[in-house]
Amino acid sequence: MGLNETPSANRIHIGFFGRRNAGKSSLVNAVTGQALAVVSEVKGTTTDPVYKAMELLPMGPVMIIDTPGIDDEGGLGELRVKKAKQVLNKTDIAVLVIDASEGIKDTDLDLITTFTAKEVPYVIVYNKQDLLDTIPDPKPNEIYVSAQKQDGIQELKEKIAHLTTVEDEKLKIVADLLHPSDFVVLVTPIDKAAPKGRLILPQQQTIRDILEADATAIVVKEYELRDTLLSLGKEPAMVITDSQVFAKVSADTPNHIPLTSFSILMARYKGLLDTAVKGVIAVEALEDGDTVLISEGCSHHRQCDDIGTVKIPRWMKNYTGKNINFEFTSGTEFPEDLSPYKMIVHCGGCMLNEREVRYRMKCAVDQGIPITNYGITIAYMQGILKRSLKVFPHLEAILEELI
Ligand SMILES: Nc1nc2c(ncn2[C@@H]2O[C@H](COP(=O)(O)OP(=O)(O)OP(=O)(O)O)[C@@H](O)[C@H]2O)c(=O)[nH]1
Ligand SMILES: [Mg+2]
Repeated sequence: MGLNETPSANRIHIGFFGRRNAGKSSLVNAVTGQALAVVSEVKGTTTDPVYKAMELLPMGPVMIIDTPGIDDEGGLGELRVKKAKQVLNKTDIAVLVIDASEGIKDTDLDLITTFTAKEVPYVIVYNKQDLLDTIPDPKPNEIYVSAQKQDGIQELKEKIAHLTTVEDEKLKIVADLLHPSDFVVLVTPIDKAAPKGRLILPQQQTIRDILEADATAIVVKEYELRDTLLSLGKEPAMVITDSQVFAKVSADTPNHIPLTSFSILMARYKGLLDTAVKGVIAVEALEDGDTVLISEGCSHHRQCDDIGTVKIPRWMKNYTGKNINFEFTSGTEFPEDLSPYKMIVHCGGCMLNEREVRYRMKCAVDQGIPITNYGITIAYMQGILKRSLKVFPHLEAILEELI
């Protein structure tokens, strides 16, 4: 990833769905202004999702995703349909493309049902309007266009942009908890496991969010914290720490100063915090022979890997005193059937977009399996979760009630 690139997880993911030959690829090309996707009159031309990261005005950084036709048949066809549906799990905004000369079909209606169930905002695009004699009056979430003649493309972009502003408003990591000119002290250990020459993404994003609140970010290593607090000249509004040094930081931060962690803030940002706090309590009920699933969003973070495969299993065994089995998954794999597991511990999800994390959370909740995350598990087992939830009073209350 280049320095100036927006991380993939932060881009608004816009997925184009619909039947074969509806003109999804043609529309992706028209919207991006590039010949990215192969277009042909043969049904089933697009066989794999095509991703394009780009700046799309008036929205900013987005990820455009072209998908295979949702009505494909046969062995290979069904595989393609499955791939298209997987894209839906990381889609922030869906564009349903319909061939206007054929009209809306059952497969389209099924898609709309799925969008609604997954709470994905969508716009219905009737493409190939050039084939119609008269163009019907569109409903508010519909639009008639011609990808081929480049008609209505700007209007479509504006419609999509309108849906994204609704999505955007809730994206705060910490800014909503701060006032202008507040000081916030961030504690980031620089140890062997830290990446060379940079900070990890949740730390970068938190700093950015603090700056956007017109507050001041002061970044220290855990051994610098005590002296920094003494010499600041002003009480910080909050201390935010890496979970792994929670115990030390908690001891060094006076009790009346709010303390929380990057992973707790990120969990809230991803819409995972309430569920994760409720889920972590399942640790108390673990018995000998129970299986815990530890799931990582990406397959290339050495630091996360160490936490997930080594530290958490060790801490959990020590905390419970039970003989627990652990299973691990990483990257895009996540079991559909979660029934073998007593609980799931997921990573913070920095490289997955929030929708994917929320989707996994929803799968677990639907199946009645407690799900939590790395940072909350660590904080809980170290006895400092309650303190670090003080900034979110309703969660402190939930925790109180559950224990
Ligand atoms: N008349 C007309 N034809 C169009 C328009 N958009 C696309 N087409 C034609 O429709 C056919 C299918 O277009 P694609 O963009 O490949 O359709 P797709 O939905 O990506 O199809 P699959 O990848 O097979 O699922 C091609 O022959 C296009 O030239 C349009 O606005 N008007
Ligand atoms: Mg296509």
